[in-house]
Amino acid sequence: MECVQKDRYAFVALGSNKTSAAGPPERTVADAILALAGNSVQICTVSRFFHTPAFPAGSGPDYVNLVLGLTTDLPPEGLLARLHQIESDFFRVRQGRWGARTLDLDLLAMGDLILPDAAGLTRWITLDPADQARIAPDRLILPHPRLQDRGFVLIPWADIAPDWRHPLTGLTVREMLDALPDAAKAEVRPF
Ligand code: A4P
Ligand code: MG
Repeated sequence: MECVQKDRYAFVALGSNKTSAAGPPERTVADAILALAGNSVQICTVSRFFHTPAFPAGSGPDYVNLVLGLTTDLPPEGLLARLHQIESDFFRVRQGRWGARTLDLDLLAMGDLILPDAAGLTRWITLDPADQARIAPDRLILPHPRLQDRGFVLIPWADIAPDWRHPLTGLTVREMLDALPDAAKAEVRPF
């Protein structure tokens, strides 16, 4: 599998803000990268690790966040299932939406795929903030509908793929990052 950005190239965001069986968050995410490599997945590039305050503010300890790029033979649903398997191997217990977690693995994007379709993705992207905290999708949405809102995703992502372009909005990672308030960017610090 070649590490060139095309159909089978995907980006994954990793986050942790609770000690797992593997150790503190930085150890957990490092072990999760190793767990993801192999079995039809080739890790191509990994961002720096960042310390980030929990979102929403006050919802828990700081996170360690990073983004990686990979190639895979797996279909998108198969890759998401792998991510969920790794989350549960690290003893993530889902404690409600946006709750503290030992490990969160989000599939940010895969090639230019839009799932379920442009109208469906647009509905998830424009969901009312109150509903965002309440409603979780029951199927794979791509690109991840919240990626343009999150400094803890865009800053690590800009480390490895600033020119990646969103297939629906046409914005690059760098452009989405530029659109974030300065305060949101300042609080994301290299580890
Ligand atoms: N799902 C659908 N599409 C996807 C996708 N592209 N990637 C489904 C991953 N999962 C996807 O996911 C909820 C449901 O969405 C699952 O059934 C999955 O199959 P989840 O991982 O249980 O929920 P979540 O992680 O709480 O929500 P989500 O939407 O991933 O939101 P965020 O933005 O990742 O929020 N603060 C800091 N500083 N750093 C963080 O990493 N993370 C969160 C999680 C909150 N605050 C944070 C951080
Ligand atoms: Mg998640």
